[in-house]
Amino acid sequence: KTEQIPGPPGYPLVGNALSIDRETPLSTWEGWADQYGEIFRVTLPQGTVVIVSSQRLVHELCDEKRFHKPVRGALQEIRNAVHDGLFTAREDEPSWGIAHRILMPAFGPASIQGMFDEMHEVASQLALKWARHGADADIMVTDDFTRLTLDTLALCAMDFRFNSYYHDDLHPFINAMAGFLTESGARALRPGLVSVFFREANRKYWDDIEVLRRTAQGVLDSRRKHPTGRRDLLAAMLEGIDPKTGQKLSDASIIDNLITFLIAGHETTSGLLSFAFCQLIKHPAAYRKAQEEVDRVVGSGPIRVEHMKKLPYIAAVLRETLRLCPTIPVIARRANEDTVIGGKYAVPKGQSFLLLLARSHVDPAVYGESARGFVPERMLDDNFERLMKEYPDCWKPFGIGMRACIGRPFAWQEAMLVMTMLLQNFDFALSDPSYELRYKQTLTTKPKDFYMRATLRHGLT
Ligand code: MNH
Repeated sequence: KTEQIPGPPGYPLVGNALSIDRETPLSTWEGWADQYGEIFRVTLPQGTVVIVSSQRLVHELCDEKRFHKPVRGALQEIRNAVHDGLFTAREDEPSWGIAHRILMPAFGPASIQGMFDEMHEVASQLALKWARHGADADIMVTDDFTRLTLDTLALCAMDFRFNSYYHDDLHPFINAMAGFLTESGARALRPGLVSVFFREANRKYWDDIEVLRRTAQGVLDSRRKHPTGRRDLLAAMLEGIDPKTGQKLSDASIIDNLITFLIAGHETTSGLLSFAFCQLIKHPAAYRKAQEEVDRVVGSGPIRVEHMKKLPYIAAVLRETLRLCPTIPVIARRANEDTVIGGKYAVPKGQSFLLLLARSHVDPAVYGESARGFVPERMLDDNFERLMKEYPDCWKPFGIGMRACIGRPFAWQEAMLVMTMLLQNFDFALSDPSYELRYKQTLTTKPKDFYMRATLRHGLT
C-alpha cells in the first residue's frame, strides 16, 4: 500500500513557482517543511520535486545505488557558463570522470599542506587590513572573507593574484559571479514561455558570463606566458593525463574548470567563515573556549601547518557552524528507477528530490532538544564520529558520495587557519549588538548585513 506525498496546492502551468520567495527560496522550503513535514511535493515549471528534511529520509536518498546527482534547474542554467565542468557535468558525460581523475591528486594531503604558506600570506593581508582600520571600523564581514577566499583559491590553485585587498571594489569577477548565480536560480523557476520577456535580465546574464570567461582566460594566458614548475591545480589541468582514458583536458574544458573552481572554491568557504564568527560572537562561552584553545596551542608565535591538527575545538566550531548554517543548504537527487521511499511513497524513475540540509541538520531525532542550539562540544572528534555512525548522513554539508566536494581538505585547512589567526590577534564584537542572523541566498547562503568590529589583542603576530 502506498500513499500520496502531501504538498501545497498549485496553479495551472506554473504550479507552485509563484509562491517561491525570489530572494530566499530556502525560506519557502522551510515554511512548507513546517507545514507538511519531513516529505512534501511541489510543482515547478520543469516538473515535480519532492523535498525531504529528516535525517532518516536524507540517509535513504544518499544511497548511490538508487539515486544520483541530477543536472537540472539552476545547475542546468549554470552550464550556460561552465558546460560539463566538474561541478555541472552529468553522470553520463565522460568529462566528469576524466576531470575527477586528473584533479583529485591536487587535493591530496601533501598537496594541501604545501599550500599552507600561501594561505597564510593571504590571511595575513586580511589581518593587516583589520588591524589598520582599527577598533571603530565596521567590517563588512562577508565581503572581506570573500576577498580572502577568492584570493586564496586563485593564488594556491593557479598562482594568480586578484590582490583584492588592494582594491576598494570587489573584483568584477565577484559581481559577475553573484549576478550569474542569482539569475541562474531565477531562470530555473521561470517557465520557458515567460523568459523571453526578460530581455534586460538576459542581456546582463550573458554579459556576466563573458566576464567570468574572460577572467579565466586571463588566468590561463598568464600561466602560458610565464611557465613555472609549480605543481598546482592549474598545472594538473594543463599537463594531467587521465590514467583511465589517456586523455588530457582541452582548452575549453580548462576554462570551464577554472571558472568552476574560482566559483566553487571561494563562495562556500567565505560563507562558512562569516557564519562561524557570527555564531561565536553570539555564543560567548564557545567563543572563550575557542580563543583559549588558540592561546594554549599556538600562543603568540607564528601559526604553523602542524597546529592545524591540534585544534579540536576550532574544528568542532566549524562543523557545528556547517550543521546549523550549511552554505549549500539544499542538495538535488534523482531516482535511478521506480522506487518507494520512506517505506510508503511510490515515485517514478527520474523523480527529482531536494534534500533540505538546513532542516535535516537540525532533526530532533538526531540532535535532541538542543538541535537548534549552537553546541560545538557535540562535534568534538569522538562525539562527531559516534553521531555519524549512529545516524549516518546526519551531517552532509560537503555533499554525497562520488559527487561530494573535491575541495573539502582545501576549505578545511583554509578555514582552520583563518579562524586561528583571527582569534589569536583580535577580539570581535557585533557592530550592532542587536543584530540577529539573517540569510542572503544566491546559490549558497551567507549572513545578511553582518558587520563586526575588531580590536587588536596585542601587536599583530
Ligand atoms: Mn565544494 C561540490 C560544499 C569548498 C570545489 N561542494 C560540492 C558539493 C557541496 C560542496 C555540497 C556537492 C554539490 C552537489 O551535490 O551538487 N564546498 C562545499 C562547502 C565548502 C566547499 C560547504 C566550504 C566550506 N568546494 C570547496 C572548495 C573547492 C570546492 C574550497 C575548491 C577548491 N565542490 C568543489 C567542486 C565540486 C564541489 C569542484 C564538484 C565536485 C564533483 O561534482 O565532482
